[in-house]
Amino acid sequence: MIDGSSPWPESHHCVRLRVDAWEDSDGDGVFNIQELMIGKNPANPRDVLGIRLVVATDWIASDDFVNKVANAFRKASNAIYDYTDGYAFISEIKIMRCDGQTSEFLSAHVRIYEDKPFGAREAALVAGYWVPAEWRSSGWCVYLYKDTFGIFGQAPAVIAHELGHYVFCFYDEYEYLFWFDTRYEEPVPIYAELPDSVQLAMETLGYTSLMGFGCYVMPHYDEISTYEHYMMLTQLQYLLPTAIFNNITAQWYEAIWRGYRYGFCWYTLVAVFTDGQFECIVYDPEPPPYDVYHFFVDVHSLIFYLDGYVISDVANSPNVDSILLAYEPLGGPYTSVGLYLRAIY
Ligand SMILES: [Ca+2]
Ligand SMILES: [Ca+2]
Ligand SMILES: [Ca+2]
Ligand SMILES: [Zn+2]
Repeated sequence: MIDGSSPWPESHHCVRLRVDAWEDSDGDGVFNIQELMIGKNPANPRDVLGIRLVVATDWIASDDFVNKVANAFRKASNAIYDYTDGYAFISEIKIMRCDGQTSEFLSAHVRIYEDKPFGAREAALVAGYWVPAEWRSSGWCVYLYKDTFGIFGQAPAVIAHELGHYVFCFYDEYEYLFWFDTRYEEPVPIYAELPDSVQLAMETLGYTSLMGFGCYVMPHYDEISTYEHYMMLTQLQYLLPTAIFNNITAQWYEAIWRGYRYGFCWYTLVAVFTDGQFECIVYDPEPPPYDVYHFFVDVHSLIFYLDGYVISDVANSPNVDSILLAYEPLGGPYTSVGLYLRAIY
């Protein structure tokens, strides 16, 4: 800037970007202005993923409630930007207040129900974000409740966790959760019923992750799991009595089952979001025995720069394992991307 002239240099380039600030020129889901504010490239489609969500309530919610929802999503966006180390965040939410469970409500990415049936929990279908909109009426969504946004302030962590399933293809990582036994039931045993030695080990290890570990009633913003976490989990299982020798997490089971060599979330993140494809499995429990459907969905493909290495394709990166096994998530990034979330209502 020279002698008090406009802070916006009048080059063609900048003029164009100013006009198109709320365009997404490269199609990565992040608007040009957001990319510029956080140092990403509006012309590189593989540097970041912007999550754009339609959020619907099944009642005509008050302005006050809608503001609460928007704020929770801003905080969740910060958490996602942190746990993906700057590769993804929520760029836009469009909140619709529906009068009942209309077709608009049923095709939203996120459904917020006014009533919470006893025992119901927030939930999301793995990779649901990537399926076509017309499938969502059959349940491919994130389920939240009016109560989720209640006085305890847990909504941002719940959203960050459910979007871990819905967008990033993570599974639960509750330390005692064995995939087969818990599909339709609450995970058992609860933390308090674990032997003292195990509780102590978990406390000492600071054993929490966004997708689980530790005590499942307490949501965490924490980073997603690394190889080191799973090494610790393996150690921990030898402390558990045989009866609850069930600390194979759903994430671990699913990742290995899909042919990935490792089960931790960072591995899944990089594997799925560089291959750009994910195999979905849907269990239809009615009538028993349930039917299983398999199909592939295309996900957004990213290029990761981790510890100075470039990973654009897991299958064709010979040293990808050694990079990912050693990867320690960044403490940040601390950019408050939630500030730039575009909320429409
Ligand atoms: Ca963009
Ligand atoms: Ca970009
Ligand atoms: Ca981080
Ligand atoms: Zn979960």
